[in-house]
Amino acid sequence: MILDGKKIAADIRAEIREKVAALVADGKRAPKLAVVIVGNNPASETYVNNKMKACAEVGMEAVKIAYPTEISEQTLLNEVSRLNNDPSIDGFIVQLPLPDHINESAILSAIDYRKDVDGLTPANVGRTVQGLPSIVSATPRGIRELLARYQIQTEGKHVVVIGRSNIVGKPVALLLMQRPYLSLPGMSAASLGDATVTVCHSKTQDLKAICLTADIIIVAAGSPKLLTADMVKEGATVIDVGINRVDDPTSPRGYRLVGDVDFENVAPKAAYITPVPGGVGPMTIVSLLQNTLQAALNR
Ligand code: BQF
Repeated sequence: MILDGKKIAADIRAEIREKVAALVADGKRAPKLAVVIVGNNPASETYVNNKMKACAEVGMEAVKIAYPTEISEQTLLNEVSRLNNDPSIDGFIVQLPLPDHINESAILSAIDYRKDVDGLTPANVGRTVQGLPSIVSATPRGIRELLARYQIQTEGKHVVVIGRSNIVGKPVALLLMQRPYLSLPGMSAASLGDATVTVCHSKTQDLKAICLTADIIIVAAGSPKLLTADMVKEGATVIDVGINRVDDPTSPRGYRLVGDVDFENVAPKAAYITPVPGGVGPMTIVSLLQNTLQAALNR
């Protein structure tokens, strides 16, 4: 069965839209997101446009703040500080990746964790680790929500995560291994956690043998067709986080998106599998909306 992230994300947007409308009917401001983008990476432009459009669709306010590639780290830090202190902004993100001359970690550390709707600040990550109220990074939150909505249980299951990034691999492993009662406000009612999690990466020995023991495989490695059919147990759930652009002269844009999974050959073996596009990507965007609503309600 294909896990339809596009459809589930649309359902959740409708729910958020209701909540935003209720806030506004109550005389409150609509939640407001700011998105800071540096430079003109075409993929980043697309992602930011997706986020602006999603906000508009649920009745949230959104402002895009664009800087040229050459912006200094100090100027960006000043912008972060300004947004931290702007009472009209409920949450903001700095679109990643940043140009090489800017220290990403320095920028993230400067964001007030209460406005950190990407959930990437050391404060939010640490709070999540300790089970304190926090904002969870958008892709892991979206993956958990997708599993919850399809009632795919994780308790006692072996989850194999391929990839150890701060944005996906590490936080999704943490979320799914956690005790559910430590889960965070605003999460779906179906609590997911209690999994046994193995995190694999580029130096892992015998990835195939480990994957063959997995009930759920989450691939976030950034490598097209990394996960092939011979690595997947019959009846496993496969979550593909990869968004890779490959050249395709027959497509209108000259490229198409492929995931990290050899979908065509893995799908027949999997009980559940996410497509690319239309799987995890739309869930990431809707999770940003959920985080922004949460940040606004927390104030
Ligand atoms: C879809 C991202 C790598 C690095 C930085 C919908 C998105 C993508 C795909 C999207 C991503 C990936 C985003 C689909 C945001 C997800 O229909 O499959 C939406 O906009 N994403 C990002 O902001 O930064 C990234 C991937």
